[in-house]
Amino acid sequence: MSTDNCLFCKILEGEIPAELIYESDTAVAFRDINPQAPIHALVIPRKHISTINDIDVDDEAIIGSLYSAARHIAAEEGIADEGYRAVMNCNEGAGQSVFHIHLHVLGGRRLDWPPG
Ligand code: DGP
Repeated sequence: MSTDNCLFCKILEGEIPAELIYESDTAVAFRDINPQAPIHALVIPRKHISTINDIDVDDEAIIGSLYSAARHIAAEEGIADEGYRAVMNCNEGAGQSVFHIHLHVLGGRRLDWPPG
């Protein structure tokens, strides 16, 4: 999918509203519209990358910054010590529905393993 048709690129551009909770040079986070836990944030890179399969070796710093964002959000939201999950789905078989990579940051309740 091109960036023109990408929902999360539109959020980055401010064309679609979202509750932003974190911003850096490389990453932005906002609350999920359909939360699966009391805390459910999505961390996305400013660069459009469709899936994990499309991550280039040059993107490694960007991907690292998504986890720095997750750590920051967990601390801010008070879930760092009790535990949280930072997970990225890849392609439809794993539940990916928006094709701009995003780290789900989930917490505030018990999270079982394995996921469904
Ligand atoms: P995934 O299924 O892993 O691709 O996750 C996509 C997530 O994006 C899903 O949890 C719902 C969320 N989402 C979809 N549309 C919007 C939107 O317009 N705004 C926000 N904040 N989240 C959205």
